[in-house]
Amino acid sequence: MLTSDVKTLRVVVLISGSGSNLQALIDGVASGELPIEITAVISNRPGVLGLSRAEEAGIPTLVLDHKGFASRADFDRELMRTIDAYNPGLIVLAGFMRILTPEFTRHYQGRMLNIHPSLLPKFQGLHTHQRAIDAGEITHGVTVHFVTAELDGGPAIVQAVVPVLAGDDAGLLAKRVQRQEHIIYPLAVKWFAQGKLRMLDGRAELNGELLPACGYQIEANQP
Ligand code: NHR
Ligand code: GAR
Repeated sequence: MLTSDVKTLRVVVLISGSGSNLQALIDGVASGELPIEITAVISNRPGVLGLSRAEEAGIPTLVLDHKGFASRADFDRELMRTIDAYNPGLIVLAGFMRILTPEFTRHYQGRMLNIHPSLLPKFQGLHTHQRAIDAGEITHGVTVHFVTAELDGGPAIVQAVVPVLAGDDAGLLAKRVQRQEHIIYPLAVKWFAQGKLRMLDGRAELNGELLPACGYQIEANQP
């Protein structure tokens, strides 16, 4: 069979910023590790580095600036229309910074992933690294989860744990966490592409087994 006949998962990636997680996915495709095709990268912010990364990789890019819309609902409807034109099997939020309406999350239920920089259910929302330091946590980390209407509340798929070290500030801790992000996000996307991962009754299931509430926890590697 020709490689062009092999069915690869069509993925649309949503970004708002630097796109280092997008880059990890692009690199995974280039190395042959990830059986997906990134069919489009969409940013709600113009001029961000993630758009240049996509262009460099020959991936079509689009900017849909939320500031041009009267309401969240209007923005989300246009975003849905734009995404669906690419007929994706998976939507990946990679540093996407707009809260999505229940209408949007329902439409992509079970086929939309997010990476959140904390050990969910701890520290939902923003400024997670500073909040982990302020709370005196000795460990911190990152979670990939299915996106539901509940902000950062969908079922967890995989988590990586890192230590909080003496002398850490939010920037140092974020860097340590991000090295793990670039490992676990391609891993979760690969599982989904291989058909090993699905959302069932509000839970994440891997290889036919329901995952615990924190997802599949892996030790940080290549720190
Ligand atoms: N939408 C839903 N419905 N559910 C989730 O789980 C979502 C989501 C949208 C984004 C990513 C999330 C994160 O990983 C995400 C998960 C943005 C905010 C936020 O407060 C919060 C969480 C996340 C992303 N955004 C502000 C807003 O008013 C804008 C902040 C800004 O532009 O800098 O949308 O942390
Ligand atoms: C990542 O650390 C991601 O976990 C976080 O933003 C960064 C995006 O980096 N996501 C959120 O905070 C979502 N609210 P990237 O653009 O370089 O992938």
